[in-house]
Amino acid sequence: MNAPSPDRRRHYRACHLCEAICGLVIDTEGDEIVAIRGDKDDPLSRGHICPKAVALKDLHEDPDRLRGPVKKVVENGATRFEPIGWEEALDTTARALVDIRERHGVNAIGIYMGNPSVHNYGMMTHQSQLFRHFRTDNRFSATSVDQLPHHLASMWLFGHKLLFPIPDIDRCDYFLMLGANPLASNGSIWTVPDVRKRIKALKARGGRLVVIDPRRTETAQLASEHHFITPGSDALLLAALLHTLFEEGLADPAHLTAYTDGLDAVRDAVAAFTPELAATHCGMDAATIRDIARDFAAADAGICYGRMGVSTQAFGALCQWLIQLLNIATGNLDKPGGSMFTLPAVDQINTVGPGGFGRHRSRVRDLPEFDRELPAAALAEEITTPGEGQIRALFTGAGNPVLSTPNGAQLDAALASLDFMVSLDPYINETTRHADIILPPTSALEHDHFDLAFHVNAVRNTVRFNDPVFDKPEGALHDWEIFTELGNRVAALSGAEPQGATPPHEIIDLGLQLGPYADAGMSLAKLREQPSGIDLGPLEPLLPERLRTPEKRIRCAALEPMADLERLRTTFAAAPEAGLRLIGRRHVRSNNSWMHNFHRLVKGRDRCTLLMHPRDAAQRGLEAGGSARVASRVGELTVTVECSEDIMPGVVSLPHGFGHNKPEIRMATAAANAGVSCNDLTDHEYLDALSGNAAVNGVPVTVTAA
Ligand SMILES: Nc1nc2c(c(=O)[nH]1)N[C@H]1C(S)=C(S)[C@@H](COP(=O)(O)OP(=O)(O)OC[C@H]3O[C@@H](n4cnc5c(=O)[nH]c(N)nc54)[C@H](O)[C@@H]3O)O[C@H]1N2
Ligand SMILES: Nc1nc2c(c(=O)[nH]1)N[C@H]1C(S)=C(S)[C@@H](COP(=O)(O)OP(=O)(O)OC[C@H]3O[C@@H](n4cnc5c(=O)[nH]c(N)nc54)[C@H](O)[C@@H]3O)O[C@H]1N2
Ligand code: SF4
Ligand SMILES: [Mo]
Repeated sequence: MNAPSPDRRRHYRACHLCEAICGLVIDTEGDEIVAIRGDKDDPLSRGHICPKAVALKDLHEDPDRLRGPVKKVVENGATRFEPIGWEEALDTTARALVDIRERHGVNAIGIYMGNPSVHNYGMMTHQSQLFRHFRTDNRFSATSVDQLPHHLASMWLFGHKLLFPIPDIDRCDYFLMLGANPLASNGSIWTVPDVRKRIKALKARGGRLVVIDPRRTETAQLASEHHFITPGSDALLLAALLHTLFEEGLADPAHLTAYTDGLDAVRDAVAAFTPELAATHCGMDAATIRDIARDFAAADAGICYGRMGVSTQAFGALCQWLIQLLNIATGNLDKPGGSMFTLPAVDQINTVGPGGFGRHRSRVRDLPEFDRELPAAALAEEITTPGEGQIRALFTGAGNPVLSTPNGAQLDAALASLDFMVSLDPYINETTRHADIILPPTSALEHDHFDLAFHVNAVRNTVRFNDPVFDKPEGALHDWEIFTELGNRVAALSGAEPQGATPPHEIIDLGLQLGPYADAGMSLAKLREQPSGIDLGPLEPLLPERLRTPEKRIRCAALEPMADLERLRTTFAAAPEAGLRLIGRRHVRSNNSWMHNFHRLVKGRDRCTLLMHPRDAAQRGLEAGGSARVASRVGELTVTVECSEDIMPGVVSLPHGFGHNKPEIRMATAAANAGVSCNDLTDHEYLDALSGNAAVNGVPVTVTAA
């Protein structure tokens, strides 16, 4: 046996890959990671990890990950990327952006920010150092292919876009879950590491989990009860549940009554939404719907929660609003074992604005902004449609919208027509291959880490800060430093003042010292002493003080969702249409579009398959392993069929984030397991008309033998 190496070191670090923010113990020897394990002392994750945590090593060591800036060179029609120095990269970028702003106005600059920017707190604290110079109407992000409906429902009901009710699973006895698969996703808008153990504990104490999903998912298989539902029909089901509570005298907001307005108006508005109407369209029978309403009302502590499957569909915002109305009408909001609000150590409820909606609209399609961002489904047309305000330069940061937003093929073509594009990203992928310049940040393990976003959504109040695992390589820049460097170059070219580079951790230190635990002496120094994190206790009732409506009351009957009930009624006035509907699917070894370059995550059987019911396959002369041609209004592709009775007849499922088959991309392992992009089928015109959120679930498709 060899003695342990003298340069072996132990580091504590939260995993930044998904919303579960699991605590890790990472052992290194010199530049090498030799072990990654779950941190048993983390008060939130208690030692849990998933297979992706180990891939942090692969990500850090990946030879395809860019270590310095590159610029695009086109020669004889062939495109390649050449290394350049930071000075040239930053100067060229700043000059190009300023030049386009001067010639065409600020709206000619487009911005798209992707999901990992929320897992990397320096990108949140420092993006304004650049974006303050480009106050463009043309801002976009992954929010509008994701959680936009949650923000709207929270704004309408509670007065702040971040006041998310979090399922207190550890103390509930009835859990109604729609359109979420936390066993694969590890939870979303619900930071809940080791959800499997928590669901098992719920069942062991006699509680029940009821899952509503067009697929019998991993989560559904663990549940007490699972019901198939026709994609896109959940708002009818939720309205019928609410209808039943009122009709049978089961609605009782209990402790919430003293500060809740508008529930009577909601009762009148859902009177028309009977379980029988829902049954016609949902594929569930009326008796089952009534039973669910009664069980939920009878529970001591009940939760209704819905995620991607009910957010990214044609009635996303209405679904999220109705879900919270169910929690309110049963008196389960802000109660232990119900859906509760968190009190994070850095409290953004008091430091960021409440959010706004519809204050300006997109130029081409008249879609509403939320929080100064337009729906991502409108990005391509804002680039290609001539006229004042047309996007001519695009900044992307930590995003891959070509694979992640509806009609990605259309966006792919649009990006090729830009005058200038710059991407803040470690990879040359399907989106960044269009960039004139790519600015790669340090690897995640080379910068410190604080979960500014996810403590807000966690099942328990905890906090942790971690120092970098590795030193910053000579000459490299963190994401936040790139924002500062670019911002100051733009300032110099615009006659504006440069900004000082207060590092992100100092901003966090201030937030901690001014936050809700200030009296307990909360500070960065204190967190550094406990790198596994500090437990701040279970979620506590916080209403009505926590509300951010001006009158500190819950507003049940906001105008926008109330009016949208009429769209729901008219949409489902006709008999259901026949035909197949496409939905997505997540796997625990994948993460959106950027974790396919690591052998240990992609090895084994092909996961980019079209899942369909054997009956639907047989009707089309298809069988498992065969090749199917799938077509939608906007695109078509060919993919291998996988048959299973675990998917509802009439529904087909394809995961997103694949389609790594473009010539210039530099992700060798991903390219060897390319798959197809499901967002070449999703439709940029198929949206939740209320919120502008993309409806990537429930897309009408046809499937034929290829
Ligand atoms: N392993 C892994 N983990 C991840 C990610 C990942 O890609 N891979 N991504 C992360 C991100 S960015 C997010 S936002 C979260 C998402 O977290 P989740 O929302 O928990 O994950 P999904 O697997 O998208 O679950 C959506 C479910 O909705 C179902 N569904 C589809 N259409 C409908 C419908 O019309 N009605 C109903 N009731 N159900 C429907 C689908 O079958 C699916 O089971 O996961 C995060 N974690
Ligand atoms: N059909 C369908 N489409 C979907 C979904 C679905 O369920 N079905 N899910 C949607 C959801 S929930 C989401 S969140 C979006 C995701 O959409 P996006 O955020 O646009 O896409 P990602 O695949 O997360 O791409 C992340 C990019 O960030 C880069 N990156 C990773 N870490 C860092 C970092 O620290 N710094 C920087 N600068 N870059 C980094 C990666 O290289 C990659 O290019 O996709 C959405 N699209
Ligand atoms: S569950 Fe999420 S946070 Fe935890 S180890 Fe896996 S990827 Fe990382
Ligand atoms: Mo997401």
